[in-house]
Amino acid sequence: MNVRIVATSPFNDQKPGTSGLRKKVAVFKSARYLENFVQALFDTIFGAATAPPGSVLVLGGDGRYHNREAIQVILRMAAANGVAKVLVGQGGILSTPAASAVIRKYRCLGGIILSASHNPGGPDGDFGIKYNTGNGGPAPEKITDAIYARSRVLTSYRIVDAPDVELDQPGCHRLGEMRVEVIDPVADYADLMESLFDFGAIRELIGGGFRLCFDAMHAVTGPYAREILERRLGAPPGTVINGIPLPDFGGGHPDPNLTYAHQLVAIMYGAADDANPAPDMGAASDGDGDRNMILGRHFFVTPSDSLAIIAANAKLAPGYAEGIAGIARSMPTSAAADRVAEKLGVPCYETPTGWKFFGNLMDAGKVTLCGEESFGTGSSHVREKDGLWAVLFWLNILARRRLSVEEIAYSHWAEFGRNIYSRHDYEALPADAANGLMAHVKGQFAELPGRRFGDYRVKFCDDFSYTDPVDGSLSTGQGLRIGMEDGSRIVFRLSGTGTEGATLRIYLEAFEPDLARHRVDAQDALAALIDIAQELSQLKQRTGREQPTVIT
Ligand code: VG1
Ligand code: CO
Repeated sequence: MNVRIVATSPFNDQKPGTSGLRKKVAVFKSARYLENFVQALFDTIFGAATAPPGSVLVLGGDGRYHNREAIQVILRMAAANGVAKVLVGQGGILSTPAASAVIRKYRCLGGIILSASHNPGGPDGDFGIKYNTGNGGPAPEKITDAIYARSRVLTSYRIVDAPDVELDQPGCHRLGEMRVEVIDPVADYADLMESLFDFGAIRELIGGGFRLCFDAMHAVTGPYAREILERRLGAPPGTVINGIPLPDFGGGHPDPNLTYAHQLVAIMYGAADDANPAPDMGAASDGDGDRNMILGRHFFVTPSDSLAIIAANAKLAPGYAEGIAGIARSMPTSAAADRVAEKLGVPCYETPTGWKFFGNLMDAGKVTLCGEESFGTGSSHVREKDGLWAVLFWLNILARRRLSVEEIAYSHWAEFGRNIYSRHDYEALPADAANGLMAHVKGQFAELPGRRFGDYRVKFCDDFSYTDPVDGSLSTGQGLRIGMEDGSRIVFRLSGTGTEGATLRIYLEAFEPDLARHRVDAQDALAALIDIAQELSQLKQRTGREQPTVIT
């Protein structure tokens, strides 16, 4: 089969963000755009030669619009670059955590994941690509920086001419010298989950009338949730809603939060009458299956609390019965997990935003559990955050403790105190306004320490940077922190995953030790900090926005 060398010229916008390269579908469809990035990736991991003999890659995506076309291009380029074998999820589908699991299980060189995660899909939506290394996790900055550098000097890419590979049935195919194995995207992942959690206890819980509603948001987790929750755990059909993956996610925004998962929120917060009560637990996942939202009846568990609660109850799950080595959380995530780590006598690490910063800590055995405030929770069973894993962990805890979701949260706060937390997102701001606002906040840093704002007094402020304790690499500019003397915090950060303008995230946190005040509404409890954040950033003047786009 003929390898064609096609001339290309560099694009100057292929710098990966928080989680890979994400752009509008139209950009990815434009001539040479995907090819340029994929060749830069191959050149980086293969050292500008062809692949080392026997190299096996994993390939799959969240099924969004353009997934199938991109997979065929990548397969033809992999064949032309000397890859020995590619494992592809049937129909081109692999959730992000499932891809991580497959890379690890079959000891592959790495994997390519096609997803723009929680961003909308469809012809006018977003597309994305990222590379995961042999540990199953997102490539570290050292590699993503090298891919970017390569993308800027590339003059040609390699591709074979061949018909499309049939992806809709499991089986083996040849593409020139390369083998393509189409695998069941669910089986390996479902087996892994069954090895970690007490499926017997969960089956009993469900058999006893416990009701769950899982919203797959027409994204990738539908088939996974049906297999695990409905088939293996015996939940009644219909437990999984919006379970059929669609290329445009049914026109929705596949982000499991209180704003975008509105159908689930309506079910869980619906008027409770005795004849038709809301389910006992609600959960949702995002486009590529790595995020999760956990709801009780009329109750929302913040992702920061979820991490802390899972950590405190970890031993109830068979896969964690021996205890955990440590916890890592991203900087904007609340310190609820820190309190649990302290009590357990294990370390707690604070990393920059993005799952790639957890990989080294997990590989070195320093941490077992990781979490982000952005609906991300996971463990060292894979090297990605894992939506269904978190849902199963909660089910396992509920099955063993026989309390409601709400009771579990309140009992946790009673023991550890409550880190009241909220994130306010201002989406699609003009980039200049967002950058100006950040510069303005940072410009006040010299004079802020010691300054009083009502009951609060600023203790410190900084632009967060992180030195990886395993390989010593330094990451700077990871968010502006303003810490108060009583431990409360305000953090300002610009998103690195959007494709339209800039998104400003303001993270707010206050600690409430007093049991009597644990039932407060988070927005009320944080009102004074919200005002301080607006004042410090001149938010209204600079953005013209009266309200956040999304409040979590
Ligand atoms: C957001 C979240 C971050 C998460 C990232 C990828 O990034 O804040 O915590 O790791 O998305 O999530 P940003 O830069 O927009 O704040 V997803 O589910 O790609 O996979
Ligand atoms: Co995601």
